[in-house]
Amino acid sequence: MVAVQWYPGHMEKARRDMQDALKQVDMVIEIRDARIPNASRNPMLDKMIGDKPRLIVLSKSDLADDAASEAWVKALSKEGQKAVYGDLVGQKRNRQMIINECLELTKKKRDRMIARGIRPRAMRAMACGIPNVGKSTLINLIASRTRAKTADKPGVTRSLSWIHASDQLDILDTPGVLWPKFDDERTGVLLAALGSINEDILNTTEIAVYVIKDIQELYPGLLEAVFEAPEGTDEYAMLEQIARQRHLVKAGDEPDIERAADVFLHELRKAKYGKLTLEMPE
Ligand SMILES: Nc1nc2c(ncn2[C@@H]2O[C@H](COP(=O)(O)OP(=O)(O)OP(=O)(O)O)[C@@H](O)[C@H]2O)c(=O)[nH]1
Ligand SMILES: [Mg+2]
Repeated sequence: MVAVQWYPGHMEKARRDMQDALKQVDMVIEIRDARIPNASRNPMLDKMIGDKPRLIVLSKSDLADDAASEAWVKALSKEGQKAVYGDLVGQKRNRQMIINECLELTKKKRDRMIARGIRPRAMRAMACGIPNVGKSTLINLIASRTRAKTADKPGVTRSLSWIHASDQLDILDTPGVLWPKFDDERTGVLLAALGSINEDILNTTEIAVYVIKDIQELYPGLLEAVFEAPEGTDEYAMLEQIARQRHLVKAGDEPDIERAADVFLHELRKAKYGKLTLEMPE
């Protein structure tokens, strides 16, 4: 059993602040990770957002399986949920695509304003999602410059802040929030594996072993080929093999399992083994 939980006080405060701010927003942009669209769905946000217009953006699609991202967008739209996927860093053309989706989702609101003789203002969107998913990056993409601080670790944005991102769109940057109790072990492990949980509280060896097993099931033969391991290597032996193949050894020629786990997770996050999606739609 791999127990992962991270719900510090600053997330609870952010949740309350977001709840308050929702009254002033016209729509929500919820960002989920294209590699784990299920684990990165925060059920607490679902409840909070209610029936406000919502655009789901599956971020980091440059690191995910393209066919899987397509399948996820289809599955979400079947549920009546508007969703798109995209690379928020390397694909500038996603800027206009996201703006257009936001304007489409808030069109009724603007039409109502016009009908009442009010000059339409910029629409207000709240960007929200789990830590490290790319909320601030999305805002910088829309603004076409660095307005919000970003970094490759969870917990960078600490408070809510409005950013005038384009003439038509003001976006509220919010801190990444998780929820008090994950439904199952896998959710916590996947969030940890892809960098949405504070590293300081993680047993990375446990996380690596769990994810290796998942990848062996989802992409048979992939890790065996990358790390020159014989077919049928189990997840524990695979981690040892990663240590040996990468020359990570301790005194006495013992494989350095902890370092192997860190290297594996680091490379997995960077898609060094290919564009992988770790959860498929049902
Ligand atoms: N490859 C890739 N990296 C991305 C993408 N979107 C964001 N990132 C990277 O993911 C990391 C986290 O991005 P942030 O924008 O800081 O994430 P955040 O959701 O604001 O995180 P918190 O404020 O900590 O909750 C940064 O290193 C970004 O460069 C993407 O579409 N593709
Ligand atoms: Mg941020």
